[in-house]
Formats: sequence, C-alpha cells, structure tokens
Amino acid sequence: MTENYIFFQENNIKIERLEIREINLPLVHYFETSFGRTEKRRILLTKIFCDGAVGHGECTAGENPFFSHETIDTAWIIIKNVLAPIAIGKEWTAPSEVSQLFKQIRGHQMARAAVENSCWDMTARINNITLHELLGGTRKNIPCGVSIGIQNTPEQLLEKIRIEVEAGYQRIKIKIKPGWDYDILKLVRQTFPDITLSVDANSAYTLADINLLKSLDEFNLLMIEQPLNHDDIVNHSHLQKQISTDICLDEPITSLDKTRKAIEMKSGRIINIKLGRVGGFSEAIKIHNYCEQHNIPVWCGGMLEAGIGRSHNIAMSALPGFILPGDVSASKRYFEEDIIEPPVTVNKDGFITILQISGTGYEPKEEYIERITVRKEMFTA
Ligand code: OSB
Ligand code: MG
Repeated sequence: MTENYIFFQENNIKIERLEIREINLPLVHYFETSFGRTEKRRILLTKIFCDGAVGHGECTAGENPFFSHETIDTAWIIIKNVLAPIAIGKEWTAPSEVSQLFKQIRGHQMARAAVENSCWDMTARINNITLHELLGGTRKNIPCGVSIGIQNTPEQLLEKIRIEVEAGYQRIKIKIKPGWDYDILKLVRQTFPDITLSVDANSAYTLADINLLKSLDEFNLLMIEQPLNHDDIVNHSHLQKQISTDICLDEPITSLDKTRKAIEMKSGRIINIKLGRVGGFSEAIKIHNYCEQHNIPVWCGGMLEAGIGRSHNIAMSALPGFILPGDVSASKRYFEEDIIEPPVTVNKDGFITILQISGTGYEPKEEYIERITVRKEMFTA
C-alpha cells in the first residue's frame, strides 16, 4: 500500500465518544437528477471526542436509496450498531488504521466514511496541521465546476448556465435523462458554443440507447458521466469502444478494486472520486494514487454536501491527481446559510483557495447546527 500522507502525533489517539445527529437543511433550489428531485436535505453529522479534542464528519448518504443502497437511515443504524461498538476505545496512530478496523464490513461505505473522516479531521486538529497536508495534498487552490440539475423548462436551464458561467465556474455539467438529452444539448451548445461542458446520466440509459449515446459525440463534451447501470463496468466498456466522448464512472467506483477492474476493462477514461462512496479518505487516496500511476484523470464529485463534507472534499481535491474541475462549488449555491464559518466561496476565476489554517480551516457553527438538529445520539465505551 502506498501511503503518501503524513502523521506526526506521538501519542495514540482514540474515539472516546461518538455523537451522531440529523440536521434538516432546505436547498435554495431543487436539485433533479434522472432518479428524482431533492428539495431539502436530511444530513447525518458525526462528531468524535478524545481528551478534549474533537473531529467532525458528514455522511454523504441521501434521503432515498436511489443513488446508492445507503440512506441516512441505514447509515444511522450501521454507525450505532456496528461502527461505534468497533471503533470506540481502540487506539490508533494514523487514521488509516480506523479504515482497517472496518475492513470486514460489506458495503455501507458512506457510513464508514463519516466515522473514518472524523478521525482524519481530528488528527489534523490535534497535530495543528492542515487536513490537506495530512492527506498529502499539494495544491494551493482547486478548479471548480458546477452540476446543474434537470429544470422545469429549457429556458430555466439556459438561465442557470448563464449565471454559473458569469460566476466564473470552469466547467458546466448538466444532468440528462431520456427526453432531456439530445435536443437540450443542441440548444445549450447553440447558446454556449465554447463552454467546457459535460453531462451526467446517473445510469438512465442502456446499451439499447446506443444511437442516442453516439449522437452526443457531436457536442464536444468533456465527458459523459455514468450513462449505464449503477454497478456496471462491462457494458460501459462496450460503449466506450463505440463513442468518442470520454466516459467517466461515478456510481460503480466503490473501492480501489472496482477502480482497477474498470480501468483494466477500459470502461471509461476518467474517474469521479467521491469520499463517501469509496468509504473515506484512506480508500480515496489509494484510488487517486492508482489513477495517477495509470494516467487516468480524476476529479472530486459532490453529493449536495453541507459545509463539513464540502470542506473535506476541498482538502481531498488538493491531491495532485485532481486535475479536472470538481463538483465542489460555493455554499450559497445550495444553502441560505451553511453550517460552517466561513462559507465556501469561489473566486471569479473559478477556483477555491485552500485555507492554510489547521484542520480544514472551516469551523462548524455549533449553535446553528443545534437549532436545525432533529435527533441526536451519543455513544461511549
Ligand atoms: O451523480 O454526481 C452525481 C448529487 C447527488 C447525487 C449524485 C450526484 C449529484 C450531483 C451534485 O451531481 C453534485 C454537487 O453539486 O454536490
Ligand atoms: Mg454523477
């Protein structure tokens, strides 16, 4: 295993107490993908305690099992009944050891990631270093793109694209599904001939749609993300041979092993790394390193995260292989008020400046978080 991150602490640390809570946060605008529309987020936050130090995590599971089998409710049960009893009281020196504690668990990556990532967060704080430095990150700022959902009308979509292009975002990704694809892209390209554009189907097509998928080659797309089934790598390999647009895999990339198989099968030429989907920072770093060695560009995906998850995505995006603009954008695109201070902002050239402050540099707003909490539980040894 290649470990390019560093750790300094001399004393072993452990989770003495683990708190989980659910917060409810409305989105400023609905977000619609081929699998459905989200208007408000239910988000599970984790917080761990050790000898006066704390670490924060955010679970990226959605409200429904449509993107992944996991939901906020399954993650709650798994953390409570499985992860907390395993992890509480066990000493570690590097947070990657926490991912080893969870090795025998099948699936439930998003639940595992929330706990493991809290340990990375705490380790950075205890050592008074930045999280991106702890992970092995080298970038000072990260290029940003936006993901724009399916809209009620084509005019509304054009207006949203115009706003984000003017804000400086470096890449526009739009969601597609059967009936909201070729004609929409034709209109978008006529209106914005020169923008860097990609599409995400969230598994809405099958190989029977080959003619439609081939026809998208005419739009000079940066990539087509996850056109086929959520756990497929075989059919994507067939498809990639027949289209010139680069396929990017999202949903099936749940581990280093799945990544290696997808790359060996030539199922796509680009990989979207999502911290929750792969089970946390340790696995994400391994996937990043593997892709870098195989000249596969990666970028950081998003899951409509609130500030804690967003700040972890920023830290991960500092790794050198994250060369394509990610789906990590400004807090205000999602929420009236984010749960961190300062909120995430993007400069007019479409970059997020990585804060050079220990931890993530973004502090959770405890009082606000308490006010929007709908349930919480604390676990101890
Ligand atoms: O497929 O990338 C996806 C949001 C929820 C679930 C899946 C996806 C997305 C996004 C939004 O595209 C990315 C973001 O802005 O957070
Ligand atoms: Mg996607």
